[in-house]
Amino acid sequence: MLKILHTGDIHLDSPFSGLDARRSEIRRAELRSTFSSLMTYVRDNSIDLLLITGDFFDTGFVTKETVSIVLREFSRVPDCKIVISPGNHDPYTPDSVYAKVKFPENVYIFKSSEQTSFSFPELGCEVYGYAFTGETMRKSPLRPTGDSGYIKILCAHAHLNSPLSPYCPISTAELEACGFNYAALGHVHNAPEASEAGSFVYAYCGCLEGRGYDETGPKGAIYAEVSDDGKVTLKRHIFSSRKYEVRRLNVTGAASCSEITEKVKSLIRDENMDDTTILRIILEGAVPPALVISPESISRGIGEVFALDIKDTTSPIYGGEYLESDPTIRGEFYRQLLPMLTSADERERTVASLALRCGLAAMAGENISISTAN
Ligand SMILES: [Mn+2]
Repeated sequence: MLKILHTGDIHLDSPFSGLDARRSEIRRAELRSTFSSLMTYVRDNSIDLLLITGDFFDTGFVTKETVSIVLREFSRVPDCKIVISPGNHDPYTPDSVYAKVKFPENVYIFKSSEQTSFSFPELGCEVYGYAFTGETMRKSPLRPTGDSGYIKILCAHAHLNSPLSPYCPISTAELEACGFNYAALGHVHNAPEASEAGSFVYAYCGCLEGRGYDETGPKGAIYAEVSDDGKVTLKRHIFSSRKYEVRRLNVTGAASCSEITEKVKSLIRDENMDDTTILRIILEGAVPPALVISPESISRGIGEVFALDIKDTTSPIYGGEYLESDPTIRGEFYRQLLPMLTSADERERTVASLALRCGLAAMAGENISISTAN
């Protein structure tokens, strides 16, 4: 039986630009230590084959510290074969870390944009793959593999069933024709469930740690066992130290920022969120026209989660009747904006909401300092 750990899209040295400087530095360090935990798992579970399906590094520029961690971790598992397929973020070029750094002997890196393979007779398997050699790859290099009697694994960065993608478009039918037992894929960070087609299994591992609000939930890698007759069984293993989450919160009728803060606090309490969560809350609903929502002051009042990002998409029309019948310029201003405030076009509503809030604040002689929600 062959024991495989399939990871990819680790994006080491990712800037985590959605967070402030202090938190992004913490996340960069956490990403490295999550990679180290994965390597400890490889050692403790005597994994035969570690597959890294591209975007191991976030860019062609890799810090010295990261290189030394990677080399140290790889040399800790000399009995594990480590196969790397460079992806669109870390293509194999003459200047890349793959070409410049001397990796330990147990590391096998694809260098060509043509399909090639590494043969491991002691494991009874062959690993097929290719490298991105630039930021895009318009054509699939996949080819049928012939009959060697070995178990056949694909380790690749590719965009499955998306024919116009510039990131190596491949199809399920093509994979099936190649004769792989297991196709280990990288590129899609929110991994769908693993699938079977005919006699083979294919899966995206997803990223190792979420890096933004579009990569929510816990993340990890795939542990796969291939029996001597080629049967594949998979299990996902969570490695991420924190997770991104996005929630929508209806605050209709709230009269003040502190009332909204309380609602946000109850949501966090009800879901038992703690500092392993990086949370975005999208405020929606209708609030009084005069209420100026300050995302900063709301997040300042809440320390339970690792980071909190508030997006305000509320409409300032709650209880606006007094403005509708207001004979002064305030009422006229409101009446002029009302069709846009209730428009079906979200962008129009956002702009009108901002205009109303600024206008009312200005007419009341208040400071106009309103954050936009984008
Ligand atoms: Mn990626």
